[in-house]
Amino acid sequence: MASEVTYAEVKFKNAAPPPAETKVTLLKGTGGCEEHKALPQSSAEWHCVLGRAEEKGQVWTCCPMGWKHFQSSCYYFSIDTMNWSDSETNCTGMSSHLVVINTGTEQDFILNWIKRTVTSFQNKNYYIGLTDQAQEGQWHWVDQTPYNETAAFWRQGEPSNSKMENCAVMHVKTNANRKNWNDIPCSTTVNRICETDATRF
Ligand code: 2F8
Repeated sequence: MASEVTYAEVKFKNAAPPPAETKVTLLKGTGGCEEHKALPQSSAEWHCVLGRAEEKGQVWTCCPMGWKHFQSSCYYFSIDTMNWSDSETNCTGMSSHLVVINTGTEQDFILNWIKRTVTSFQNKNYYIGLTDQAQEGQWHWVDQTPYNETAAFWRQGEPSNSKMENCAVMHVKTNANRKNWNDIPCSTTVNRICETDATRF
């Protein structure tokens, strides 16, 4: 099991985002070390955590700066709003996809993060990567993960499965409980959550 001990900011020496496989420098690491490693995604800056994996020894786990790291993924919580299709396009443009929620712990991490940003009497909708646009009532995750009804977190009475409501959101209020998914019209403009694999090296 990995224990996380050190944080580092990784900055590319050129201002422009680098192409794939560009070498980066860890500016802060244990003992002030400098390491040069290749990262597979384009980002001007990275935030890395140094952990220990039994099979590999020291492992850096990195997310693009501004993304939140949880387990093996990085998450982007948007400030702006878009419809569902533009939201997914925006995520894929950042080498990610609308979030796919696989477990209760992932659901809780996301919910608790958003709750911190929501003030009393406010509520926010965030698109997730789940839609039944292709066939009414047949829910599909954007990354083709099989949809499992027993590992879904729909609000009571949802999905209402109206033909008008084919895209799923996480609906967050300060007192929201774990079961907070709702289906809304895909043309509605709301916030979004993108997810990508954390980069380990
Ligand atoms: O909870 C019932 C109903 O509430 C709203 O409609 C009034 C939701 N619509 C949006 O959030 C856009 C419905 O999706 C929901 O079923």
